[in-house]
Amino acid sequence: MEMGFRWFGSNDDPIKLQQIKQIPGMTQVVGALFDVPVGEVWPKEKIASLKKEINDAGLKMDVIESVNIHDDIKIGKPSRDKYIENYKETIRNLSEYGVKVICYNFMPVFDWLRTDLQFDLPDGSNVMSFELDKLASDPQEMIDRVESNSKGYSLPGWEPERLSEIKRLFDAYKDVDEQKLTENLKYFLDAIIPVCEECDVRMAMHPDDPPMPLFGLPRIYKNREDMLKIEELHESKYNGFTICTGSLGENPDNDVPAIVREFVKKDRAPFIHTRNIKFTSKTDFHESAHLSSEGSLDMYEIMKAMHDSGFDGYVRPDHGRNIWGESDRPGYGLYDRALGATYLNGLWEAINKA
Ligand code: DNO
Repeated sequence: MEMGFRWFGSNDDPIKLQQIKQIPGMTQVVGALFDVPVGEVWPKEKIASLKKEINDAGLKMDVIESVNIHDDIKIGKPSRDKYIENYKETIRNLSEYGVKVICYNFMPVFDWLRTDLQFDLPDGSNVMSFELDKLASDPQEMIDRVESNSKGYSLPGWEPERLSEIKRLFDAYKDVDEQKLTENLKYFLDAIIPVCEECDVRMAMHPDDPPMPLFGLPRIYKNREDMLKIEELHESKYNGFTICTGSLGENPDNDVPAIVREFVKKDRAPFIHTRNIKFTSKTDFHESAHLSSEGSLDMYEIMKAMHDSGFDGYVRPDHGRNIWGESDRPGYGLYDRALGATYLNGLWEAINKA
């Protein structure tokens, strides 16, 4: 298992690579090029310079999160072929610089969604939360609320230029139901997986977050059954999953350790986001510190499932609280993710030695 830390680049992340390097057991930076518009080829020079910066800090860059998918691919427009060709070239370019895993998602319009990005916990820290009855009825209102709640930081998957055309986007998705979205995913996978096989780059699809349809938009990676369907779309270990324990865990019916066990054993999960959430009702939750005792997920069982199934991929602590007076990007502060990594490493060492 290799431990990584998501980083938004020296221009846009107040966290320094040296601080990441000082977290015990940290070997990887999970990076991305945030200034390349969705759909365009990631240029080699930019990949090279990101990699150099990370390597110079004594860290590796084996995982990219995300190379986002252009909406035309998800909608299935004729122009998708051009964007798929670009995606293939990006895969080739990334593989030249040693990238082994690409995390991506296939969610229409919104990537993850929360109703509050700064939900106060009694200990004075704040986290992101989701309460069903706080979901605005109008997606534009939701976007405005999220953007004004982000402390001025850019948010992953919330590209302002894309979301500024929300009405047009919703119209474009009007005929895309679960079946159509699944067909469009298959079209995409059939085209790119042969390139991944040739380049030894594994695709790792991220679950829908939260794992339920929102604003009438289809969601196709919500649970184990969805994962089995996605696997079948294109049989290859290069067609894999990011198992995000928090996202899947947001539906209490999902047995997260069992999902981990099954898909790690089959070698379909090269990347795992390990985070905890705390339910406040059957549908509502807030994010929490990583410890089992702080949330509703049993992180020991999750790490044990990874260990017992022979996990040797990449893992990262996921959203943490903003604590100790820091005012970082929601979910992506330094301290609580560092505590999370240390805790996960501790669990791993104990399980390993037992
Ligand atoms: C949110 C993240 C997601 C994730 C993408 C992967 O914080 O978990 O934005 O990176 O869905 O494509």
